Amino acid sequence: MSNKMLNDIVISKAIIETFSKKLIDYLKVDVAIVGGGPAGLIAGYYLAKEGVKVSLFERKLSIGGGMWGGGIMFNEIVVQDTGKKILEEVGVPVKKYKENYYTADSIQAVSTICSKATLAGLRVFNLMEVEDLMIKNNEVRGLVVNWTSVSLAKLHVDPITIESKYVIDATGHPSEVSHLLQQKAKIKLATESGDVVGEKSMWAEVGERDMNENTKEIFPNVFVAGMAANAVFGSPRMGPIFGGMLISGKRVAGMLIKKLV
Ligand code: 48F
Repeated sequence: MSNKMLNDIVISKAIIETFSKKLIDYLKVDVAIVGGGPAGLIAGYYLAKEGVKVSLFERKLSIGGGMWGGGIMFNEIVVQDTGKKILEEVGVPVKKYKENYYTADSIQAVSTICSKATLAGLRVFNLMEVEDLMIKNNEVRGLVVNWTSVSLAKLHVDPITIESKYVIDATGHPSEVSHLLQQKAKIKLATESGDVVGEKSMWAEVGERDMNENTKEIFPNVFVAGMAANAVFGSPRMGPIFGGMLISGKRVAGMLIKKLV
């Protein structure tokens, strides 16, 4: 038997040392994305591909957000022409259903996007949630993060800070970063009312159309993308069509690449 001896302490040290180095390396980034759904992951993919130093914080164990379950847990997603182009750019197999309607297996879609994004250089920190923002001189300068298990266990444990030139709120329907800005920092957002307007009932066509326009900066250095953008600006949700999320992720990446690269 050529099985070499394994030392349990070496295994533990390997994890602790490499993770600590990774976290220390990413205490300062160009872009910090909050939320690992399709919008956040696609933004991370295009930013990383251009050499931007970008990290993504995801509360849950797995990234992929609402994409895994397709519609009603039938694991297929639908995209239109523009969404199809992005899936193909990333390498996700797409099938034509009808003119302007394409389907993709949601497991292939999520796993391919995750793989391409992380290999391009997106650094993902899962099991970590954003509980606050670093706001100085009326602009956001980064995130305040903690382990998800701390809030789950209702523990009083202080968080750590991540410095970031730009923040993307890709937290989906709850638009948590935007709510933090509004409720905690009492900041007026770039919406008509100055508040998070809240998403409207499902209407695929209008939801998809509005998302492009809603993907923008809502406060100095904070951008909204994906369902968070529609929730902030009061546009409809769109159900299991995912093209808008992909387009929004690519759009916000393009805006930040112009500023950074
Ligand atoms: O919900 P989610 O997939 O957002 P998205 O990228 O895509 C929306 C679609 O999945 C679907 C839809 C399609 O038409 O409407 O819902 O806009 O992913 C958001 C991710 O953000 C995480 C959350 O766990 C989810 O995986 N998240 C939310 N708040 C926080 C967070 C937080 N404070 N810190 C860290 N992660």
